[in-house]
Amino acid sequence: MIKSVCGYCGVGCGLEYDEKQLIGNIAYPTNQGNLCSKGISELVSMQTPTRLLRPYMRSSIEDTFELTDWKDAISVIADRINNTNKDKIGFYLSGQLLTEDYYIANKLAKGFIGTNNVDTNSRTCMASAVVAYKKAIGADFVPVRMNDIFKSDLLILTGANTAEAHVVFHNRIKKAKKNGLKVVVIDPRKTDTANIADLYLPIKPGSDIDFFNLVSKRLIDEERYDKEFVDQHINNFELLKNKFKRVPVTKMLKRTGLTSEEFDAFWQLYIESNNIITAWTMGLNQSVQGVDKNLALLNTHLLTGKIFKDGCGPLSLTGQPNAMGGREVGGLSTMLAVHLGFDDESIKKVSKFWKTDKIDNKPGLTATQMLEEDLEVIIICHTDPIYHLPNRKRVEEQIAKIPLVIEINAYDNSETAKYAHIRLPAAPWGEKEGTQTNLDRTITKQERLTRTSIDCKPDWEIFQLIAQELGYGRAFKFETPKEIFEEYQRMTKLNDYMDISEADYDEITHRPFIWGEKIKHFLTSDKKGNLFFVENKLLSEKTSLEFPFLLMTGRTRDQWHSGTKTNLPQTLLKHKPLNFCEIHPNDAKNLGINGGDTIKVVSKRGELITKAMLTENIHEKCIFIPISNREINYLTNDLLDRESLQPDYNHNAVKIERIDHA
Ligand SMILES: Nc1nc2c(c(=O)[nH]1)N[C@H]1C(S)=C(S)[C@@H](COP(=O)(O)OP(=O)(O)OC[C@H]3O[C@@H](n4cnc5c(=O)[nH]c(N)nc54)[C@H](O)[C@@H]3O)O[C@H]1N2
Ligand SMILES: Nc1nc2c(c(=O)[nH]1)N[C@H]1C(S)=C(S)[C@@H](COP(=O)(O)OP(=O)(O)OC[C@H]3O[C@@H](n4cnc5c(=O)[nH]c(N)nc54)[C@H](O)[C@@H]3O)O[C@H]1N2
Ligand code: SF4
Ligand SMILES: [Mo]
Repeated sequence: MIKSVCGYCGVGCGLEYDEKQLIGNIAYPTNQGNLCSKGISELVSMQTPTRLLRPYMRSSIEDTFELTDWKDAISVIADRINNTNKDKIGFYLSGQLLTEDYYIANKLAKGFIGTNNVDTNSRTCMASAVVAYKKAIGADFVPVRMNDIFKSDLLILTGANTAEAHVVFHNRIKKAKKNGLKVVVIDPRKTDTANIADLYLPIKPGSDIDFFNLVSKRLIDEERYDKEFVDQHINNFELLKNKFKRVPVTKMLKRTGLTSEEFDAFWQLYIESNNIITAWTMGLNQSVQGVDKNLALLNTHLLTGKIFKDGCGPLSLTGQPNAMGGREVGGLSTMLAVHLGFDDESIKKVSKFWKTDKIDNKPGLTATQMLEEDLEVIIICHTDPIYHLPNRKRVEEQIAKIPLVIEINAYDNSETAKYAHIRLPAAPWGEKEGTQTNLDRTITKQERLTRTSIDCKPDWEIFQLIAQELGYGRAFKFETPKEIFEEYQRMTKLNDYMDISEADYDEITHRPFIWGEKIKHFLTSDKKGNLFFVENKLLSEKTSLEFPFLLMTGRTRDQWHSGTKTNLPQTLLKHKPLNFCEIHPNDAKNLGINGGDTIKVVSKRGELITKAMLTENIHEKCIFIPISNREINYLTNDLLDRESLQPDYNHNAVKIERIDHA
């Protein structure tokens, strides 16, 4: 029996494998034996005929791919990197890579090639939460754990659909409810998650800042904030209090679309609860004011002192299995390594550790900037930016201009492959080993369950081959992921709060290691939390007479993003169809649309074909299309949050045309 962990979402469930089947690990803390359909189907996905099994090359994207070998492919890549200005080289990584993969890619790019253009799809996912955590509590640190729901009185879930996106955690919420936990769900759609709520608030998209500001203002006005905590541990209270004196309360409530009765019902629950956790995901992060939405939420925990205490705290629900681990290593262009930045002291420490003098002191390009900066070489690994970046038509035009696009993927049917010149086959989940950090700082380990397919290599090894070919063999002579993990462990000592040296690589499978458990204080330089006054500036794309509907996008339970691993006939994941469009029956009636009709959804930027699904669970004039429709981003706008540079996927003005009756 081999013990491993699921490689899909940030919950990080423990598994057991006995050559025939995969089952949940009963002794594992995050899932206690439970798995969702994606976890159970990991084995099937490993064995699909759509795996990428050989390296391929072509000189132009108009040509067909020709089989090549590793030696030639790596030599072409190294040669091109050697002859390219380092600022024109980019590494586009993924929150689904293992920590060891990330470590090698980051060390190679930032430490030896000398470019900080290393960013990840986490930019489209967690960047707003990262920036806000740093501003308010001093570090990208999640100060509460999933199990805290069992010590909590109230869980507020906002812009998060745990029933479909964090399934096993959702089941644990249901269990905690039996012990008395109350749940509030705030979402413009009455999701499956809302069905378990004690109170469901059908907020209007984009009004979260108004909502949390109303909570903070009332806490101050009714003097229900924790005065002692605020006096001792919090900055900017007077400023916030003064600013709140002049905010337009009635207008704010109106923007949320909630009635005062609904808000009062929430308020009653809120003030009756001792321990409160607020959890959120893409409904807040993916916004042109994503950082401000996060800050408005964090304010409520700083004012009430409901942080660094059991059963309390702001819990950002990381989506990907190792988005948090990737950030710890340094896989964002806005940080160097182990949560250190580009200040002189950090560069000195890291240069000494890596024994290099190549580190540049300016932040690199973010994932949302990389393709528009005329790069000459881009390595895209474990992610599919042509599928996932907003305003796809523009992204396609940009990538088509890059002279060398290298794609490292374990499957052969990504959208990015259409624009690649070199494709390298990676060993997927089950054929490799390494660590990942789940959404609450638990370091877990994926084990290799079967042999690695002949021509496939683990991602770290591919980056190491490039490093060796570039002549950096002395710094890249790792034989196993364990050696990489141990170098990374030593590196975490460069940052006082991140030290994971007590973890034991061989033990992690049985005893996952949780870092940061002793941190019960703010990580800012003055050890105080920072309040911020933020306002809803209504910066998202607005609907108009021509484009009267607001499109939101998101997940369904049994699919995983572009679906290279889940949309397979043999996985038989049939919870919901892959391509549908939720629309309110009143809107459908006005447009002459019946359930099941084929419709065209059009934005200023593009269009797609889908099928109408009538539901009263969505506001009128709002529609929802799941991201299992691979064409989704032809519709979305490319507005970015000014600080996190994360896209605003959930606010797009569109129109709908009926094509055919069902
Ligand atoms: N099955 C499955 N699970 C996954 C994934 C997957 O592809 N499939 N992906 C993983 C990843 S990478 C991520 S990031 C997570 C994402 O996890 P979630 O964010 O929970 O997933 P989404 O479906 O994007 O849900 C976002 C919710 O926000 C709501 N929303 C939209 N706009 C607003 C708004 O303005 N305010 C508020 N309050 N709510 C709003 C939407 O209606 C939607 O229900 O899921 C992870 N888990
Ligand atoms: N409209 C809209 N767009 C969105 C979002 C949204 O909510 N709405 N959400 C955004 C968010 S939060 C995210 S996280 C992104 C996700 O977007 P992506 O990261 O592009 O989505 P995936 O389909 O998970 O891509 C993972 C890729 O890795 C490949 N792969 C699998 N295993 C391995 C392996 O072991 N090694 C390598 N090298 N490759 C492997 C898969 O085949 C697949 O091509 O989408 C973003 N885009
Ligand atoms: S909840 Fe997440 S980690 Fe657990 S089995 Fe499902 S996809 Fe895997
Ligand atoms: Mo994500």
